[in-house]
Amino acid sequence: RDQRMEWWRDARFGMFIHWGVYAVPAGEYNGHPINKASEWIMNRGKIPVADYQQFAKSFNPVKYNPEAWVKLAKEAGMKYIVITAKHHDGFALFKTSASKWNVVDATPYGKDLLKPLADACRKYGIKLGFYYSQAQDWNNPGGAAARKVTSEGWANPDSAKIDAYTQAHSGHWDPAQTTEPMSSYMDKVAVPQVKELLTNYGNVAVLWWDTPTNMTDEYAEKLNALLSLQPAIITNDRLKRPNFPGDYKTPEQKIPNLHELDGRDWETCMTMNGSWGYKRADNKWKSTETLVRNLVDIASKGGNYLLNVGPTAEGEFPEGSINALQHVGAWMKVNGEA
Ligand code: FUL
Repeated sequence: RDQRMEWWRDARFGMFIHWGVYAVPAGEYNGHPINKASEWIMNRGKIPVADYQQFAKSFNPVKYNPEAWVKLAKEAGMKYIVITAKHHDGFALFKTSASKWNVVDATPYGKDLLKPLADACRKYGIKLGFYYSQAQDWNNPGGAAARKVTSEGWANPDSAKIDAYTQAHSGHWDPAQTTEPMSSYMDKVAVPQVKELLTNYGNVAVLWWDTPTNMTDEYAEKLNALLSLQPAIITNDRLKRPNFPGDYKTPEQKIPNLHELDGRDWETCMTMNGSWGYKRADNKWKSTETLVRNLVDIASKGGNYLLNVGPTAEGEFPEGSINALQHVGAWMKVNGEA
């Protein structure tokens, strides 16, 4: 265990990438701005499954240049990358035979996005990890949906009706989401996809689970067992609480105070603006000074900083993120140990 954690403990700094179909609406639905993080737009906007799937037709990242991404990460002093192989919208950035809802089958782009990233990471000596939303999946039937009331998203005139429906259907808002039980989503989608991710991309350094909505110990056990496909892999604490603590804790958008540290390894994940996924209207970027202060604060307390980028549907990092990473890189050159 300790040996597996060694590279990660030395790493200090990594890049989180939230990328998916939500980069198409980019925070707006039918002319309405949707509150908060853009990757939640389908849930907060209560977008029907069939409508949301239309966005995939405009997901065409022809400008995707994974080598440029990896080089930028490396120049900023980052040692690893964790990318959303599948977020809560269920859309897979990879070739999968477990669901048609993936980049190869559902978009004009038609190619696996993870393979060239894995190649670029290997080429430049950056570790690659996969984020996988194991419980929430709003497109593949049977996936869980954390309940958000519509008033948190936008002023939908049908709010009261929709909220009553989600309450009666454990967070779901479209009957298409509940045509299967969660157990068959686990067996038909989550388990086979995690198997694919841990088999088809060479070494995988991290499995980053998220939001254990409605997870059972039985589901968690099935997924956890797959990690043996990658003997050196490490994993976080979000598979299922409390019986699957993983290798490290994941404070989100905050840096723990000294008195909160309990000796367990930890990684603070954080956005550079206010959204994980690309959000066109959000240009409130943290200053380079803030980013460097955060990194120094985290490193001095023994943690890691997983700093997020939300690429566009065309496959580019937003200008604000590129600038920030270049400035951090310049600081690193003078002050970093890399
Ligand atoms: C959260 C998710 O719900 C967000 O969308 C994001 O992925 C963040 C890192 O974890 O809990």
